[in-house]
Parts: sequence; C-alpha cells; structure tokens
Amino acid sequence: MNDDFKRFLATYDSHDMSRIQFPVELKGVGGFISAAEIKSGGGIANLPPWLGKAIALVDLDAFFASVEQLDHPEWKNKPVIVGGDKTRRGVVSTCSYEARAFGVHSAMPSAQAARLCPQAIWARGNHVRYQEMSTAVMMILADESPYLEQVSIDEAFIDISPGRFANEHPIVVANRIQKKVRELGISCSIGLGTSKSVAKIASDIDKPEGLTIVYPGCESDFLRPLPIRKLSGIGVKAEKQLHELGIRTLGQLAQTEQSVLVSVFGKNTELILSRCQGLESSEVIDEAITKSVSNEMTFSVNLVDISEIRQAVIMLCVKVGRRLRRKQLRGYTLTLKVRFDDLSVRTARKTLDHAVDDEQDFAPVICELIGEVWQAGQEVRLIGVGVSSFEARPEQLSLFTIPEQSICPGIESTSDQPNKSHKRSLVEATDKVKNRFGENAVRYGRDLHFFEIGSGTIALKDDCPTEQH
Ligand code: DCP
Ligand code: MG
Repeated sequence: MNDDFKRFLATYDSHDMSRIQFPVELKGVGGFISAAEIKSGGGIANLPPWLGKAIALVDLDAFFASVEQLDHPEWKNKPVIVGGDKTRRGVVSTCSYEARAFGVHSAMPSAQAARLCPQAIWARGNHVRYQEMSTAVMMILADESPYLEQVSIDEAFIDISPGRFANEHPIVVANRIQKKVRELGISCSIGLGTSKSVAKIASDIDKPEGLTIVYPGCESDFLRPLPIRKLSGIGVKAEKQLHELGIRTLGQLAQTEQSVLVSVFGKNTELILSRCQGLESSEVIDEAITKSVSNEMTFSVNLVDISEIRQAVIMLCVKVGRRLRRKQLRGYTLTLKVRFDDLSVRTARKTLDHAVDDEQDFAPVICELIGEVWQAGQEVRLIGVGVSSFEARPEQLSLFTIPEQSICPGIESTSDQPNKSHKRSLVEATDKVKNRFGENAVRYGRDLHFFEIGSGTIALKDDCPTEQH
C-alpha cells in the first residue's frame, strides 16, 4: 500500500462506509470509506490514484419535481407530484422525494397517488422549462469532458478517465459536477466506475445527491450481491427466466456457463456476462463531436410490434443511406437509438470492417441491433438511426456510376463505367428518381409495407433529423 493511500485512510472515519468501494487488497485496512467527507471536500488531495477508465453516470434527482420546487419556493420540502392532477385520469410523471415517502412513484395512476398522498401539490408539467434546465446541466458536463453521452432528459454518461481529456482525479470532477448542479438549484446523483453498467447501477444506490464510487478492481465485489434486475439489459422477462434457473444475484449470473444463458439472452449473452462480471468495454459515445449522418422519428402512436419496429428502422436507414450518398460519405459505425414510453433511451452500436453508404448493406445490421436495446412488451416512442466514423477519403460516387437508362428510362447517366454491380445501380437509380420526383417517388417493397401500416394506424412525424458534419 502506498503512503498516499495510508494518509488518505487516516483522514476518514469508518462510519458510513457504503458509498466508496476500494480494491480488495485494501479492504483489511479501511474497507468501504465514507463519501460524506469527499462531498464536503475533505481529504480530496489525498485520494488514492484512479488507475483505468473512469465513467460517471449523472442522473438528476426527482428531476421535473425538483424544477417545480425551484420555480415555486413555497413547494420546497413538500410532496409535489408532476403529471396532471388528482381528479383526472393519467399517470404520475414523477414526484418529489417528500411524495415518495408516501409510496407515490413515476407511472403510478394519478388517482392512486392522490389516495396515498392527499396533501400533495400537483403540477401539470412544463417541458420547455425542464428542457432548459436539462441543457444547463449538460453544459456543465460538457465543460468537464467532451466524451459525453446524454441518455435521457436528466441522465448522461461522461468519460472522465484521467489522461483522456483532463488530468484531475475523477472523484474531484464528480464532486465539482455535483456542486455546480447544486448551484443551479437542483441536485444530481452520480455513480462512478470503470464501465457504463457499473456507473449506472452505482448512480441509483444512494439517491438523492448520492456519490457512489466503485474503484477500479472492485467491480465484482460491488456487483456480486445485487439482484439481477439492477443490470441494464435484464427486464421482467429475463428476470423471470433467470429465477427459474435459480439465478437471483449478479454474482450467480457471472458464474453461470454461457451455454446455459443463451436461451435467455441469445446473441446478447456475451455482453450481459461481461456486464455482470464488471468487464463491459462499451465506450461513452461522444455524440457532440462524432460526425454522423442520422435520422430519427417520433411516433404519435407507440410501436409495440417487432415487425413495425423493424420496418421503421429500415425506413430510417433508407433516408440515412440516401443522405450519405448525396454527401459522398461512407461510415464504419452504425448506431440505433430507441426512446421508450417512459422516456428512457437505449443505444446500440456496431462498427463494421468496411465503410458503408448503402442501406441494403447496413439496414440488416442495424435491424440486428434491435434485440440489444428492445425487449418484447416495451413501447417505443422514437427510433433513431445513424452512420458515423467516416472513412478518411470516401470514394467518389462517380467511380461507381454506370448507365442507368436500362433501369430507369429518362434518367441521365453520369458515367460510362460498365462494371458496377446491379445492386449499386439500383440504389443510385433510386436516388436519381427521388432527386427528380421527390422522396416518395420510389420505395422498396420493404418500406412500402411500413408506409401502408403507417398510413392506417401509425402517424409518423419526421422529428428532428440530426446531422452533424
Ligand atoms: N419521467 C416521466 N415518466 C416516467 C419516468 C420519468 O415523465 N415514467 C420523466 C420525469 C422525471 C424524468 O423523466 O423527472 C427523469 O426520470 P428519472 O427516472 O430519472 O426520474 P426522476 O429524475 O424524477 O427521479 P430519480 O431521482 O429517481 O432519478
Ligand atoms: Mg433522475
């Protein structure tokens, strides 16, 4: 043990040892050490070094309700429920911690919440204001590191690994984030660990205003006793199947043979195993600086059926493919983003060994990602598809073009090279028809099906095509 660490231990009491977990070899000395003093700023200079990746998950506490309490100071320390009013039908969006003490929670029917907490103050909700506060928080985070991935209106991963962007100790950074968010008049909880899944679980351990730190090397000890449901990717259905196999904790799951788990997780088995073993390696996706071409769509009626979801993904891929070709870009990385009915967001990503710009190549791969982010029964409100990590020198489309007259009479040819594949000819010819006659002039059979569903039962809104390059 190094002298710095001995000095560090000496500065802490061993009461309240639940929030920082130090490596196994140090347990005999101090075990779990209080975060309270870290929060108050004491002893930070003597922190033992952080060796490895540092990913924080920042989640605002009772977000909408906290903003309401900020804007209505007379509501401070009182039970506040956001999401309609007690006489109407509907569900609770969220509520203050004072209301939670009465058993009220998000998604609870309003009538039930009113019964549990008759004295609650009801706020209808002001999304413009919540968005404004959310942006202010995200700017605080962006000041700390460009490796920032917002996952919902009140939640973001941030990579603060020493040496990656800043050189400060990640606990110092986390502490400063909490302080700056407090200065906005609301609060956040932070989980800090070496992977996204550990950070996510840690953020939820000690709400509100918790700072839960899992030092590198402590992942297994931290995860072992937790119920399986805590892990991202394990929903009600998987939980039930695992219980039937006698698996209740993440420690038990981590010990289970991969072959046994395939029936539950299919192709995601390896990913889930890596998560519960604390070995997940997925990166924080730095959306703000990643150059990507993407399209997303919000549905006025949630999608619940896999075939509808797949059709929506394909339709978005067609749009993205067309824009890639128009800009003569080809990308290696494919991203699928799904926002659910409860506003939570999941993202899956796959990097190919060759760059693509043709949806016929990348749409099937993105469709495969659906299983990583969506489980049967979940209601999908928004889907986004993106292609990024562009090749340094994209091949010019003119290298591929051949006469299209035979496919689409009346469309001018731009090249006379004879060796282009039929597939490529088709996609370019389609682009040309669309250029000339509009986006809906040509559709492949597969997206036609979606439009047929769409016109009948699902109203689609091209929400906010995001494109940064
Ligand atoms: N939200 C919603 N309906 C839900 C869940 C959430 O409208 N079923 C909204 C209101 C929340 C915000 O999203 O304030 C963030 O969701 P969280 O799950 O992070 O919940 P809170 O921030 O309210 O509480 P916590 O302190 O548990 O994070
Ligand atoms: Mg929250």
